[in-house]
Amino acid sequence: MTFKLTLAVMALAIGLGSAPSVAQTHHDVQAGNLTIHAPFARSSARSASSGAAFLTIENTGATADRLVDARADFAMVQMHVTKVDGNGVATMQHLSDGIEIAAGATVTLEPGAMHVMFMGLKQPLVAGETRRVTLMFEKAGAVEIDFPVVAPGQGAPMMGHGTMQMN
Ligand SMILES: [Cu+2]
Repeated sequence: MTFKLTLAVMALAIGLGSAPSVAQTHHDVQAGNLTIHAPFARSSARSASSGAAFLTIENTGATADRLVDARADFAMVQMHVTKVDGNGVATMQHLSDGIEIAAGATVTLEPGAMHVMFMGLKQPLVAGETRRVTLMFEKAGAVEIDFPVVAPGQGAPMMGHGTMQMN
């Protein structure tokens, strides 16, 4: 799939807000040469049909791995990257080839950058809940991650992705 997801104006639902201050060390998950750190999802507005989640992936191995897919029972999941141009206009692009984690590299999915995108949410993401997502790595295989849902930091806009268009 090569379609591009364009997010019109929006200061980004998945935003440019501050990082949540939650104890995340308990959520580290080891899978082969990969360590998943600090997963969290942003809570979503009741009317929002999409949301986003973030995590850090560390590859301590000697070969590259790749996050090729992700699945959840509560939404369709894709990997996206957000880019903001000089006018503050954000666009989201579907990373259809997934996300490479080079040997020895640490890749961080964070607000305003790469993220795990939930589309067609069956229920809103409520702060305090956790949502299980299965990440599919080329080498490390399927890895189940529980993402704690965290409210956006103050000042972070609570806007949905409702106007996102697929071209
Ligand atoms: Cu997205």
